[in-house]
Order: sequence, then structure tokens, then C-alpha cells
Amino acid sequence: MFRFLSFLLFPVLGYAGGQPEKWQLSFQQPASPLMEELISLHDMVFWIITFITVFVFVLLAYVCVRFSAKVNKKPSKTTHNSLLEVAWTLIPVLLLVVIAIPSFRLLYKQNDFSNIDMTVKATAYTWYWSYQYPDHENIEFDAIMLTDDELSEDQPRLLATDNPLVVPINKNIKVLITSDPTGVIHSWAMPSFGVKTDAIPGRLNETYFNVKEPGMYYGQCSELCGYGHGFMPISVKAVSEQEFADWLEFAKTEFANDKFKNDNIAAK
Ligand SMILES: [Cu+2]
Repeated sequence: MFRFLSFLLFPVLGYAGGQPEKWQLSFQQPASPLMEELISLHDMVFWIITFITVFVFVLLAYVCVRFSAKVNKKPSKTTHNSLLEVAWTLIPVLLLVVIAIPSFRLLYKQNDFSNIDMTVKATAYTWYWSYQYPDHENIEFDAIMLTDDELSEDQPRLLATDNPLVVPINKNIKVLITSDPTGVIHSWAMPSFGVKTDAIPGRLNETYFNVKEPGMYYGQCSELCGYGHGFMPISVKAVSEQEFADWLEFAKTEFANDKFKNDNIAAK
């Protein structure tokens, strides 16, 4: 019953953050300010669409009954009505303007890279993601999906990786996204961050996000890239600034040998 109600109310109900839920409809709980704005724009447009649909449906039903041949034995010769014609031209124009203003503002914000705190680079391989920290001595490691046997209790199936991308909270983090030069097109998508950007061989795309709360967040490759498409998830761990500094120290020794491995894969 609750699921049914939540379907009716889906634009106003939130879901647990960071990952998809069973029987979930609509968006994940937003984890970044950008995703919050995307959802409020969606909700605004949703109610406008609902109003128009109901209004047109009621109008049609009224016309069918009120102006049927049965009720109107002698057909009316009415043709034009200036006021009505001006109104049904102007009202849709105004509605489009109301939608366009917040829409363009948000589109601009999604591409505004003027206030970036740090950069990471995500490279797609068949079939896993590899991450690099150009601002932090080029730490580099692969993120391989955990198999069912490797999962711990709190890790979701097909979403958890052996190494998450670790980032500090409340920072604007730019992600440079590309794909293995000998590979195919993938897409780096994090639903709760409001981010989805294609990873294309030979081309460097960019996006950014800002995580508000510490925690684990999950996404997936979102471009049909081949038989391993469903098995190259993205896991992001958002931590405090101090924890991030500690992790950097750990990562410098932990992943010291990974760079060589990645160079070899790229060279193949
Ligand atoms: Cu892929």
C-alpha cells in the first residue's frame, strides 16, 4: 500500500541516499546541491504537466458531452473568438518562459567550473574504472567490482568496488572523464550527485560534484558498452577533510605499484 501511495506521491517523497532501493521509483535522495536543484526543477515541471494533462482531459470530456450532435440538433455556425485565441497562444508561451528560466540557470550552473577545489580523473576500461588524483602526486588505482563472495554485510551487490573513489565533503570536485584509447564509450554516472558524463576514447570530458554528507555513494556505467556493462560500478566514499588527508597518506604507499599496471593496460 505504501509503495502504491509513494508512486502517486513520487515527486514529493525521498528515498534513502547513496544507492537504489528495492521497488524504488523516481530519484535517489540527493547528496549534492546540484541534484537538489535538479529534483526541484523536475518537481515543478511535473506539476505543470499534471495540471495541463488534467485540464485538457476535463475540457475534452466537457466538449464531448456539451457539444455532441445528439444535444445540438441544429449545428452552431460559431468560428472565431479573438480573446480565446490570444489566450491559448499566450498562456503556453508564458508557461515555457516559466520553465525555461530555472532550466537555463541550472544548465549554466552544471557547466560552471569557476570554483573548483580539486580534480580527479576517471578512466573507463573494459570492464572497470580507474582513478587518478592529479592534484595529489598522481595517486592512481583501479576500482574492480566485488563478487558476491567478497561482499561484506553493508555492501550492495553489483555496486561495491574493491577501492572506492575517496573524496572530501563540501568541496567542488571536478572529474575528468575519458575512456581507454583502445576501448569503447562508457559513462560515469552518480544518480545521487546529479552527474552523468560520457567517457569517450581520445576525448576528455568534465563534470563536477559536491557531496554534503560523509558516506558511501554508488553509481554505474550508464552507456551500453558491452558484455561487462553491468559489472563496472562506481563507488564513492565521501569523508571529512582530515580523513581525506589520512587516506592520501595511506593511498600513496598502498597504490604505489598500480600506476605501472595501468600504463601497461593503456599501451596494449
Ligand atoms: Cu561501460
